[in-house]
Amino acid sequence: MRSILRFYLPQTILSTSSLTLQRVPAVLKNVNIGKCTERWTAEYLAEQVGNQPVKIHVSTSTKLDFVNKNFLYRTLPFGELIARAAEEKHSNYFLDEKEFYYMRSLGDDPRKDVADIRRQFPGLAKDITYSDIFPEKQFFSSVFRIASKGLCLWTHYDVMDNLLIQVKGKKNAVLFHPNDVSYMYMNGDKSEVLDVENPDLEKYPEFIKATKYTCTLDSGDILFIPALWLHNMTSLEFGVAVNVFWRHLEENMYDKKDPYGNKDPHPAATALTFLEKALKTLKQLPDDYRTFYSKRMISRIQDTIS
Ligand code: AKG
Repeated sequence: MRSILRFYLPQTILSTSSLTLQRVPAVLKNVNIGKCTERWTAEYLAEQVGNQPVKIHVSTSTKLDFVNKNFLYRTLPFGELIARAAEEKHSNYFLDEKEFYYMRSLGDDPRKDVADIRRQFPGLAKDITYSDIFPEKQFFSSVFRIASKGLCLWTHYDVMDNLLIQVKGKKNAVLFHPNDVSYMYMNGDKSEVLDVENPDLEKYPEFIKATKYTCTLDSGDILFIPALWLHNMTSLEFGVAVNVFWRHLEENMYDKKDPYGNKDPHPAATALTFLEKALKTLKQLPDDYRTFYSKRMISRIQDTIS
């Protein structure tokens, strides 16, 4: 287990390019992110946004599992979501009086548009500023997130660079280097290992080889999460966060129909499709031949990894 580097700004001068060039996560402290740190109490948020309907995840489990879907999608007026996410026992609920809530804001048309806090929550966007860590033309999305205390979001990677601005509430972050992806039991962009602190090592024996990078974010901290770093977040308190994604690669590398910023860059997606085709083709052979040629393919791939 390793701790993530902390940079105390503005005391430490950290240039934008050094942060993004190093491709390692970092916690930025003492950054001026605007009035949100003082203003964004549950009452203020509810008052500013009112009863605008929002799509949420609801679960009786603290560990949201995207692969086995242990949650429901529901819609609530924003004010009601805030009230419920800020309390631990509910008088109004969908599944159980102790259920957990998670909101990840969506674009105007969630199938086509990216989330942008300035569009969906203009009354709140004025309270938050993020440093000019990336050129505005590389901006992709800004996602507003609300979480109940205890809630843990599945481990996944994103294909864009990302600043997670933890406006309110402590949060534990566990990250994994992209080079450890083969120990992560991936299902698309998500890991099947739900409990990264107490993993089921009978089911996921290789996971033990993955190095965990951990940190606790306090209100006002920013975590830089470079593209492809896997991350797992647990809210230790009622949490309010905004994360900002931007393109690290040339624009034409990214899938244009990707409102969530989690579709693999074109060359990677094409290569993965070829791989699936190659594996299907090998199925025509008897087992011993298939194994032989699979191993030849693995050696060939290993030769190309620096
Ligand atoms: C991200 O920044 O990509 C996250 O997954 C953050 C999730 C969260 O903090 O709730």
